[in-house]
Amino acid sequence: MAMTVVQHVLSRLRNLGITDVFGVPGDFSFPINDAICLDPKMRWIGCCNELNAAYAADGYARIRRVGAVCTTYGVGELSALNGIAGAFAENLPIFHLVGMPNRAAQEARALMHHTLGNGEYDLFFQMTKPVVCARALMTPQNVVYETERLIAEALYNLRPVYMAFPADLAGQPVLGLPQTPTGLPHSDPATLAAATEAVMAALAEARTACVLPGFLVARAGLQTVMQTIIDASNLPFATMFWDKSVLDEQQAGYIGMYDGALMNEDVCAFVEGSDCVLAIGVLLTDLNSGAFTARLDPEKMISISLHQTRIGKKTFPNVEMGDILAALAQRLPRRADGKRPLPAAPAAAEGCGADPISAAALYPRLERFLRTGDLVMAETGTISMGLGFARLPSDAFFYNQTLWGSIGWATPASFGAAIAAPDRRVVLMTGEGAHQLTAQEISQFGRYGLKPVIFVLNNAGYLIERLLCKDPTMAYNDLAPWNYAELPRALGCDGWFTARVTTCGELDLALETASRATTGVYIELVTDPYAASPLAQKLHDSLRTLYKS
Ligand SMILES: Cc1ncc(C[n+]2csc(CCOP(=O)(O)OP(=O)(O)O)c2C)c(N)n1
Ligand SMILES: [Mg+2]
Repeated sequence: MAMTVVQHVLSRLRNLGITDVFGVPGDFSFPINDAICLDPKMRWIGCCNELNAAYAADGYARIRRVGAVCTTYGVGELSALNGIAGAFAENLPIFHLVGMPNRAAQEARALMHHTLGNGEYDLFFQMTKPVVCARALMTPQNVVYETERLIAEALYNLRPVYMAFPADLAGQPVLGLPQTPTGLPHSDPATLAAATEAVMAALAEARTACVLPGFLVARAGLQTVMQTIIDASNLPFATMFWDKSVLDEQQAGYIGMYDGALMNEDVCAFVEGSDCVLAIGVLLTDLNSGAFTARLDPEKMISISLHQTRIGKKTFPNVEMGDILAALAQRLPRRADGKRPLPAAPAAAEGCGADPISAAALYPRLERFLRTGDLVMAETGTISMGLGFARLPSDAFFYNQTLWGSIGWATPASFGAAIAAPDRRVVLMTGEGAHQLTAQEISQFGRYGLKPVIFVLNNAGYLIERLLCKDPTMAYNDLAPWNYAELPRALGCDGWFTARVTTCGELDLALETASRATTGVYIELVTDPYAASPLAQKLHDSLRTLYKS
């Protein structure tokens, strides 16, 4: 029997590695919801709202490299849009499946619920345009072709795509012949060869050189070949904030985090003093470059991006990142060991007993808590800025929304990551202000039997905002005081280890219990309203200059 329009799409998403679709149902999307639930190889993962579902799909895609979210018409899809935009900014291919009213209603310009009451049915399709790399309205005639086109666009651009399903068409059988999946483009062979030679020559000429491996290496699934390049060439590497943990931080070639002039002076001097810097899949955004304090001489840079390579002023177009990395992995000669900085030893944790939890007490303890295999989801705010400079154990990964920076992302994204990788320990690090946007999503961990470790930094307000605005005491930086540690029980996460800690002694005890826990863990970390990590303190000075009005 021919597959239906939705079944066909789901079967192709499964081929890509998607086995879970996050969402909230609705009458216009019932045909999609039903098909997902009835598909034995797919799981419907219900979320509390569509924004959270989109963030969860984002967290899932960071692990599985693709993700999917399903929403209903208008009210549902618009709520998801911030999450979809985040996935666009952060290069995550997410498939957004949207149920629409049937064609009869559309043609009659009927006054249906979830419309603006003006008979227009194209508005939301238009509104999604800037935040996806391709869109289609799926019909029995076009679904085979459009599915392949949208998959190809999503994987080539590493960005979200939008698929709308009119309710009457979603369950109809597919018309048309199966199509061979569209392969991704290969590099132009002559340009690839020329670019490879030019990279080899620039590196051969450089007395000192280093690599900045970027987040796009991970998004494109190229960590293995990237590691081969490091192993073969003996080139040292540093990572920037967005790129943290793209390669194992315990290996000999790792020199530490590079954050422009703001942090790690010796790493900054080494990177900026190198004759050649090989930047691979890196974007120099404000918060990835120490508030634009990175001083990388374009003449000394080799920039390998997804579809082109640039060496100094010369651009080599149509060179795919995967192709040039494969060529370099085979050809780069081993360099002699040069003088290079060593990653800073972990700082000793300050404080004990009844001492309050200062930043110098907190971050070294959180660093020590992490273990091999952890997935750390770090929210925008002072906590990620503190933890971003921790040295991660092997096979542990750090995720942060460095460009989009939408607070509330990390709580649902950590749920998505836990669904994507149920065998790993997921560690959520969030400020309480960010947590208030999406806290209800922790209920899903309990519902799906997942056991995360959640740290909620309660510093009585929006600390990073206090540090950046004109007057830190302004009322807009204050929050409703919640009893955070009581949330898991209220939200159905029974049997979790929960604690509210206000002193170093309590924190040590809670961390000890948490490290042995076989249940979910939720720890509310109460600090002084101004206990800020060093990077947050420094941003206070440099961003104020940057934003000066
Ligand atoms: C959706 C969204 N709204 C507002 C902001 C602006 N913003 C950035 S950080 C922040 C406060 C974060 O506070 P909290 O989570 O308590 O962390 P803290 O800095 O206090 O550690 C706000 C409001 C944002 N980034 N995203
Ligand atoms: Mg706070």
